[in-house]
Amino acid sequence: MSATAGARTVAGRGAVTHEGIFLAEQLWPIKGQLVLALVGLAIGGLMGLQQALSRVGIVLHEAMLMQSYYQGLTVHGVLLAFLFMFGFGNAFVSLAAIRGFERPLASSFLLQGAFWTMLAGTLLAGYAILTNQATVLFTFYAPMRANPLFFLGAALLVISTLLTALNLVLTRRAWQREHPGERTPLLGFVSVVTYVMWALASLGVVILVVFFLLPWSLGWVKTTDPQFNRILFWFTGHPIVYFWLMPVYISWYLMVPRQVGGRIFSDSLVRLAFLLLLIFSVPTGLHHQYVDPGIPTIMKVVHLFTTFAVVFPSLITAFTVMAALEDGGRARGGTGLLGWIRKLPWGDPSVAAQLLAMIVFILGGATGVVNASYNLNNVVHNTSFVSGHFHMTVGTAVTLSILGITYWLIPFLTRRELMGRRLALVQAWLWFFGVLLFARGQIAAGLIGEPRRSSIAEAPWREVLDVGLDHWLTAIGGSFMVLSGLLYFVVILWTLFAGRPLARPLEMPVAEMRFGARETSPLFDRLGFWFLVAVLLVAVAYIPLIVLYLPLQSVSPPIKVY
Ligand code: HAS
Ligand code: CU1
Repeated sequence: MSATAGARTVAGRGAVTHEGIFLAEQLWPIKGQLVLALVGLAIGGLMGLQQALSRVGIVLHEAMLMQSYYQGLTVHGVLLAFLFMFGFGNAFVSLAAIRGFERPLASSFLLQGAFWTMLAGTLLAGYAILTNQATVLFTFYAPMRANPLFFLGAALLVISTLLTALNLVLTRRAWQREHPGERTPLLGFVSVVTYVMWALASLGVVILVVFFLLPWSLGWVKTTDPQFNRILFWFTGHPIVYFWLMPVYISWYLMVPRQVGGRIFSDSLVRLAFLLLLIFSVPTGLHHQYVDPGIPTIMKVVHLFTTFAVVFPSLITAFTVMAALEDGGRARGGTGLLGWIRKLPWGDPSVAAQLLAMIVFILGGATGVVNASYNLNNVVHNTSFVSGHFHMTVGTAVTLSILGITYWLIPFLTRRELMGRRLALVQAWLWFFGVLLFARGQIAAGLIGEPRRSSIAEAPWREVLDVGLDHWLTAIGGSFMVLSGLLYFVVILWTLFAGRPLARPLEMPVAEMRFGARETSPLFDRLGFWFLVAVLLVAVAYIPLIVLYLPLQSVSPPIKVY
């Protein structure tokens, strides 16, 4: 069968059927979280249209039932950055862990709890945002006032991910008891590392919401320190981008190679990349605050170095994933320096979407390095350059990959064949060209000085900024992306409601290894040790910062700006 699905049917290989490890009481909360994620994608993504078209003077927010551009932008950011990403991460990584450990997750109660907290969080935050009581964008910077329900909802969304983290750690423990002395299987390992990293990373926003923003928005304390709030926000706000990325890396490293008929390049390199992400993702938050006053320069420089350190695992990824793709391309008869690229299964929408996402990530990563360079950041900070950057990273490397993954995942979960495969291919390419135009527009306009997060169509200074062509590229590219999103939902709904039942269940695509685990140092498996290293680096990056920053300047009451 074709690789949609990567997806080889279970029979035929005769050996293992994975039926027994996916329990019904664990599958429904997984499916439920995936559904919540896709609802977030649908509504959040649609709002992208008002932002893109605002560049060419079209005001759409009223047509979209929003009271302002900024309310629409909040819907866009919160639903995509939190609901879509957390929902997909929880669902996909839970499944990957079950397959990786070849056993059900340790606790169905925690898994169902993750679903219910995500649902409750979505309803509370959604209510506050849609009633225009929390138009504070996805960064919810103080002193902007938001309804406490918004913060409560956000907290519940985070709790849902932490319940998943706990469940994964317990599952690894249970597996270790059943397999004393054995090395953690790779797929289980990367799943746990992803969530352990996030558990540490989420600390900043948990403290921020529980101890600062909630009491302050409830009126229990009158004032807060906005700058300190921002430090706590970015403590989580940078590593969250790797929490979005790492589930996709699981697919790129371990699943796409299978889908293209190649092998994973090396067991130890994959583990190394994930461990480096675990230790270097968190102590980097100040690269979002290079231009913020009141923060000692020396600490910004410390975070500059750790930021460049966390680029390395992605460089490793670029080369090792490429090697696995080349292995597949050559196995399919590709020859010459680049001939293997043409031989990759570009006709499989799941593969094509992820390959295109990888290509865009090369540009996304490069613009990240520009942002991270202390002096260059002065040119691009708070301009639309940054929006150009993150639509190529989270907006494409991650999102387009997720769409590609669901092209096998949804048939896998529903036992229905993927419908509209050609449409799905058009979807992937339309997104690819769309984001290239969109990001080209945003980046070029940003270099001239166009601010980000601005309702351009309504801005009085609109005529002063001479970025005509760039605005058009952004508007056209962004519209392509929204159209591509619509095509995606046509394919998914078509599959859900009219997909032909599959004769046999699909198997999750997991690739074999070229250089296997025997050569991997046992030290790599000591997760507790690596977690301690991560905590130590966080201490180095944050304790002096906090000591130098104190005392708090808690002077700001909540202000409603919308
Ligand atoms: Fe970033 C701002 C620096 C990666 C997301 N970033 C943002 C914001 C978001 C975001 C959402 O230093 C805005 C937040 C806000 O609202 O203010 N970012 C970096 C750096 C990296 C980076 C150094 N960012 C990401 C990822 C994101 C993401 C990943 C989401 C998932 N970013 C910054 C900085 C800012 C920032 C500053 C603040 C700017 C400011 O002033 O406000 C690096 O980790 C990037 C490393 C990546 C690479 C690319 C490797 C390429 C690969 C693909 C290989 C391709 C293959 C294809 C194999 C080095 C792995 C082969 C295919 C064939 C067909 C052959
Ligand atoms: Cu960052």
